[in-house]
Amino acid sequence: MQHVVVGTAGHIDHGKSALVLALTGTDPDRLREEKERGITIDLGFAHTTEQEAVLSFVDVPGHERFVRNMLAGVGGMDLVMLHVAADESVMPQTREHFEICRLLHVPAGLVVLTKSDLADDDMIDVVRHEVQEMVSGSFLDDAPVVVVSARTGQGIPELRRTLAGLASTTRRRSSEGPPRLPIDRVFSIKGFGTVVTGTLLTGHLAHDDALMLQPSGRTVKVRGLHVHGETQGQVVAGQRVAVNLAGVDVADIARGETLTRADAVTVTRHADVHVELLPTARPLKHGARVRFHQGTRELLGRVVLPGASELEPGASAHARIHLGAPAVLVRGDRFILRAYSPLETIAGGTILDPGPPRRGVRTAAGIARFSSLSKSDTDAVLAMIGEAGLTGLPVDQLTGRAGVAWEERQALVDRLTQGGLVIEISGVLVATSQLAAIEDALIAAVTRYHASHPLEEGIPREEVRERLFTHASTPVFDHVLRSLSERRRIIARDRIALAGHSVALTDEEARVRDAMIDVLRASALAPPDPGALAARIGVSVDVVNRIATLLVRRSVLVRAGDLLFHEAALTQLKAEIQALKQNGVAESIDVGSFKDRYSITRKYAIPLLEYLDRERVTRRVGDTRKIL
Ligand SMILES: Nc1nc2c(ncn2[C@@H]2O[C@H](COP(=O)(O)OP(=O)(O)OP(=O)(O)O)[C@@H](O)[C@H]2O)c(=O)[nH]1
Ligand SMILES: [Mg+2]
Repeated sequence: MQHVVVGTAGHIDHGKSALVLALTGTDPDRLREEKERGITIDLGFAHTTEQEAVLSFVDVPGHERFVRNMLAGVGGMDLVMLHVAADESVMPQTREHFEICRLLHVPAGLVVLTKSDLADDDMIDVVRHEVQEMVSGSFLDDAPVVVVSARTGQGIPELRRTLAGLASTTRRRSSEGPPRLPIDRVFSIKGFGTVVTGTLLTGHLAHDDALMLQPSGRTVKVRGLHVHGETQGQVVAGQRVAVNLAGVDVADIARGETLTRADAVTVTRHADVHVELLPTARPLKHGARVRFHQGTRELLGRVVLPGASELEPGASAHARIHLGAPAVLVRGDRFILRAYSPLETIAGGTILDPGPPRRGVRTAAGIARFSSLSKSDTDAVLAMIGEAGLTGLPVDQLTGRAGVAWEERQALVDRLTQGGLVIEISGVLVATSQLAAIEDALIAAVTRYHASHPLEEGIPREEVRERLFTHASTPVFDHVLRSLSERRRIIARDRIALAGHSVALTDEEARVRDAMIDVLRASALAPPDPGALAARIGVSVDVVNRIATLLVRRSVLVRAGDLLFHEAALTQLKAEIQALKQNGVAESIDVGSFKDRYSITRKYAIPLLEYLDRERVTRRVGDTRKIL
């Protein structure tokens, strides 16, 4: 069975609710006030089955004061029935509802000329003509027109056939991936608790799913699912569903929240959009206050126009919208703008990016960005990845921000990576141009470091990370080092050096290095301190220290306390101490016996024993050292 959501639209009293009743047997006006006043105030729901389709009706109010309620119902419509009363023809809300459906890209629909019993054939022809004039060039241009009377039943069978025919050609929504259910009603049922209803726009829902209400961020659990009163274990996109939620009180949810998952949407107060101003609206000024309607949510907002001080009626432009409270958006969502006052529909548009960078839009860069966002989905994704720099764009955001359908994500990632524009590193997409730039910066930094520190092997790895990779994750940092190492550009260990770099010593420095090594090898466990060493070789202690650093890094010398030892002397020492235990000579050694054994003073014994502790050859226990 295919599920199709059919909405009504049209001026007050044009017979919308009466027709839904005639088609389904259910009066969609459920509030007492609606029944008393004979008008629809809020959304009403009813359903019927026609051939292979389950038709779910969303009946909207025609009264101009309740357009905001009407707007909460249009978001999920697959088909709209535009009602025009044959005795009144096109009226203000006929136009307004029609424009709203057009601007929101309701995919298909039909025109119903109602109350045919109140008009003669000539009058019906006039109405037909006026409606055709209004819808000409729009999605309803070639739509079927059915003449009906809810009173006499004229045209109802034809209307059913027409609806079934349209239903079979409507879009199929994607039921893969996380759900998005903009909530249009909240109530509680005795014994069940909180229930929310809405049209599931994408994804699926199942019993026990752990989900989120956004933008409030509350976590909830699906306790039960119903479609038209019948319990279901799972529901899919396109269905009108009632969800029994655990974990939330009825008073804590309102129309306008979305039942979803954290990775499915962007919760935001700013969006870059493309906006189309109606020809009947007044010019839209830069900075104008507006009412922003999206999904079932209504918010106050302000429009920033990047290129002009105002937008002419009938024109369209890029804009940034700042909202007074968070909305739940992804790229591709459609929205409606109404004037702050008087309350009328003035514009509609498409979300280009629900997560724009903070910087202004009234700059050349801002304007260029808009043009990438509106070229194609791929261009928009590339712009988002480029802006994300080394932080990259998490693959999740392809759906939750860029609006890429769940099942198309991998193909897009493959296309971008195979094209060489993007690299995926641990679930994050990074532009290859960003990586190339950081590689250049890294090579330049290492080159500069070598020039200013000729006696060092290279720049400390952590210094590179702090200076150049502030916003990058560890996997991205490691990726860059690995990639440069594999191409033999650098050698990356604790320090990063250019491949082929060797410490360049002057002849004098080389003489000092050789002399230091000779003296320290000969003096074994009782070396001269650096001052004495420098004096003996005939250079300043600074030179000795600099060359010592180099030799320590190369493991020719070892520092212990303030002293320098030749590596060979310490390797031998470690072996001898270990042999004491292995040969059963001693299990431990104290400072006194250590001094005697090697004929050295405390000045050497203490740093050497501490060195042995560090090397885990010994462990200090009280006054003695246990040999490990
Ligand atoms: N004669 C005649 N009257 C009709 C017909 N359909 C509806 N009516 C009457 O017209 C009035 C308005 O009908 P509704 O169906 O409530 O109109 P609506 O478009 O739902 O109005 P709102 O929801 O308030 O915008 C009611 O008194 C209906 O009985 C029809 O086919 N013929
Ligand atoms: Mg009604």
